[in-house]
Amino acid sequence: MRIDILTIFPQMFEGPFSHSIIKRAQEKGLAEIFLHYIRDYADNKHRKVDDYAYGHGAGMVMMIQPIADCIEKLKAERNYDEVIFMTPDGVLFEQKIANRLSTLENIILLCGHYKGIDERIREHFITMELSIGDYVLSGGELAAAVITDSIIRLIPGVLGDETSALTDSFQDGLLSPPVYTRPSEYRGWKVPDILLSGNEKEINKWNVEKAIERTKHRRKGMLEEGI
Ligand code: 6GU
Repeated sequence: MRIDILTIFPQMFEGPFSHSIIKRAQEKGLAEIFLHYIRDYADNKHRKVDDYAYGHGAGMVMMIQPIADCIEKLKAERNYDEVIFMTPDGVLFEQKIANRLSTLENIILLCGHYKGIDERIREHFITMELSIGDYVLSGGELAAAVITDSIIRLIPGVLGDETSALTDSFQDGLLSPPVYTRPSEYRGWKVPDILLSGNEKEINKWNVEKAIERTKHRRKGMLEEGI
């Protein structure tokens, strides 16, 4: 899978993509991430990427030309399954969307800033708009990093143990049960006996029970309505 990210802050992605699972996925050739500095596409002398909003007093708006040129250059090189705009008024991102996006070949993630982007970009280039939650971030970069991480870890072969993405919280509509590791006792705090029993059937049963219990307590809506 290939992900092209359009941003005015490419440095913001250096950390998130150069460690752990996402780093390994790129090294294995299972995922490619390309960062495009929107300012490089500005055709004006000062490489300006934003301008005053028509009809409003305050706030700058990202200009259409640099973004349009960048998207068109990419689209001339390959087909894109989705051109996604990161925005707090987009569709709420969730596991089901991550699952679908992880099956695609090529996607573009456009990170917005300031008051927004010229509406014509949304009308003519964007196929999907995503938000990662009902709060406002300074820009779409952190949201794009979150979405990229959640998609890439789902690509077959990325996680060491092929089954572990399937047992994640949310994949089966349940939160994950509690987990423990050695020692079996610390300051008198014990790991539940059942987990030490070696009885696989009973352990599975316990895990399912705990997952349901945890989901009931923390996310009742997930059990009742699948959210
Ligand atoms: Cl995608 N962008 C911004 N700026 N804020 C957000 C967001 C996106 N998702 C939640 N808050």
